[in-house]
Amino acid sequence: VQLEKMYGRIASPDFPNIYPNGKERTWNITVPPGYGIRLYFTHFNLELSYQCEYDYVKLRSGGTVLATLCGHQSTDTEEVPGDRTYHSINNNLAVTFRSDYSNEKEFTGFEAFYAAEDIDECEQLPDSEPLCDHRCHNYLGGYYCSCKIGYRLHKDKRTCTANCVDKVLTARSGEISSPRYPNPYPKLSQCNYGIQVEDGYMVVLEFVGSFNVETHPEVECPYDILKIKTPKQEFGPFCGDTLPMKIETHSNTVNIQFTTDLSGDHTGWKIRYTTTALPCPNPEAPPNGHIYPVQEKYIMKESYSLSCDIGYVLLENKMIVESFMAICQKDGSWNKPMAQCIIVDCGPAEDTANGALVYVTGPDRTTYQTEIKYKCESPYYALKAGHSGRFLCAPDGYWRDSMGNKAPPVCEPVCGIQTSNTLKRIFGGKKALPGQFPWQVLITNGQGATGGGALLYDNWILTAAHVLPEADASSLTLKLGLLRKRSTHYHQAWAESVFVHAGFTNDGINFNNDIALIKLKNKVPINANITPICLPGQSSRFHINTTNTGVVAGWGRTEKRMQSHSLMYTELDVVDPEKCKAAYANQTLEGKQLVLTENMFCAGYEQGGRDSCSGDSGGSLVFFDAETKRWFAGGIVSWGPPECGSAELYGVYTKVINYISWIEDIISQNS
Ligand SMILES: [Ca+2]
Ligand SMILES: [Ca+2]
Ligand SMILES: [Ca+2]
Repeated sequence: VQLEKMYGRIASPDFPNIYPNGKERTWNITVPPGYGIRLYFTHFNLELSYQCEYDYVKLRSGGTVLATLCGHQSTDTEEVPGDRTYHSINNNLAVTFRSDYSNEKEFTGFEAFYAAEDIDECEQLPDSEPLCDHRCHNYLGGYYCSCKIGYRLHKDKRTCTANCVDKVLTARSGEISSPRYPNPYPKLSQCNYGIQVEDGYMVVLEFVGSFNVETHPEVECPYDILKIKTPKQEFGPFCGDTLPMKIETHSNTVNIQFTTDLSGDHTGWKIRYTTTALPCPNPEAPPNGHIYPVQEKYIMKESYSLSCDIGYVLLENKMIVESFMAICQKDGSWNKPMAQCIIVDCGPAEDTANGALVYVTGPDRTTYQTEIKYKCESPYYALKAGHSGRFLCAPDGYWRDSMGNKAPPVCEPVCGIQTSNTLKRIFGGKKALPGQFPWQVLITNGQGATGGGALLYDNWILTAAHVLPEADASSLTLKLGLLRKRSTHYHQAWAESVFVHAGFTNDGINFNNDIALIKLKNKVPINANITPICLPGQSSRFHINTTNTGVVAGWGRTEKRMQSHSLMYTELDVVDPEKCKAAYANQTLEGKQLVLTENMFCAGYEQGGRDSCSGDSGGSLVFFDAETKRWFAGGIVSWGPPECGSAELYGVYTKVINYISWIEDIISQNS
């Protein structure tokens, strides 16, 4: 029998008369959920049997037997309801009546009433979890939960979760804690806290006070989770009861997430945060590099420079740069990646004319401090005096020698060497041999007159001013490397320009400053027959005096008073100036006194017979420097007595040493 009313009556068959044998009936009482069933008996009289084996009324609810009833009065082993009230376990109660095949006596059965009754769900059984997290409210047929202020009821209708408003802290420092700290934090909550400070700063988090977040001995934070995130990094999860370490977040934006599950009582956490300027990663100097200034840390707007060891240069983005500086940006990163220091490379060294180059350190080695050496083609070319030809790759990327000169060096023609030196003291003129006066130049001017000159370096000619009356470069014919005037074997050179000394005055009696230079259009080849003459040096030994004997060569007139076809030479002694002056004291030209100046000196022989003569003009009177074993131009054939080789009258020569700076100036200004 199904009974679904809120209350009712049930009774044994034929009640209040004697119940029949062999009957079994069950009433299934069902009330709405949230209610229980209360049952009490107003009459009970059944056959008594041991443990109610024969006739009985059985009450069942929720899968268990609440009672098995028989008899009229309770005994040790059997039960009758008496005044008891029975309560169902749930909203179902099954009442079963059974009678066996016989009765020894007559029994009237039972009558019972039932009614639905409310269950007080809020009444908590010991050892069980409360139905409501915070507060429980009972009502007829049900119950509901509510939460304290600041919480809200989870959708499970029983858990109170925190009302975690997502909040963002912007102050430079502050505190954040779990909800209700240090009281237990709420369950099933998801709290988000943000910290957002100015650019260029980073947030530092420090856990303070107690720390207690539900944990598990084996699994990492399976229940309640505290996580800290920055845009680039994540810290945690944190749980347990040990204070986490201080966290330098390296970010000005921090998000703290706290997630809880639905059980446990834990007091949570508290964080105190501060801000500090965001440092950039410590720069690490590359090999051979140095950082300046060296600081423990670099923060926004601070910078460092990178410099390289001597011999190394900065390489940034595959480009060599003069300087390198990086600035720490507000996000804690450098504005550019670190540059490199690479070794200086001077590159292949330039070749030099008339010389050769050797890589000393190693073939094609051109990096810092590697060595190269220049050698000039000997014997006609040599490096300038005092130059070694040894160059190192300098820190500035140039090949430089010990004096700082840049490569390549100049191979200068060697001056003042004779390839044939069979000079003999002879009386009068003597034919020159090939290579004896390789500096000798035959000059023919525009008027067809010939004179001499001497090669300087490989593109200048030193001569006398009076040989070049027009000072016209284009009118000159210049022949080098020849002995016989009409020889077809010579080197023809072309004058580019003529420099006559500005102080030269040819008035017939005064030949002061009788000196000139010719610049050649092209360098002449230096060989056994063509080499330059040296100029006098600074040393006092180049100041010629009466102890010196010079040699002069030329195609001028000889004793036979004819122009010579061959180059002739003669040795001449330097004459005491006073003696020379005295000799010329009574010599006049067209009634005028000939003038001897400090820019002239005399050479010849008292007894005459040896002299330079017209046609020799401009040629050099050369002297041998024993120290350097070289010949130098001490004088230039200038003028002399009307009769060449006159006894007690001497040839007059321009004193070259007086014009060294004039020569050097012209050559350096016109090179
Ligand atoms: Ca019976
Ligand atoms: Ca209730
Ligand atoms: Ca928990």
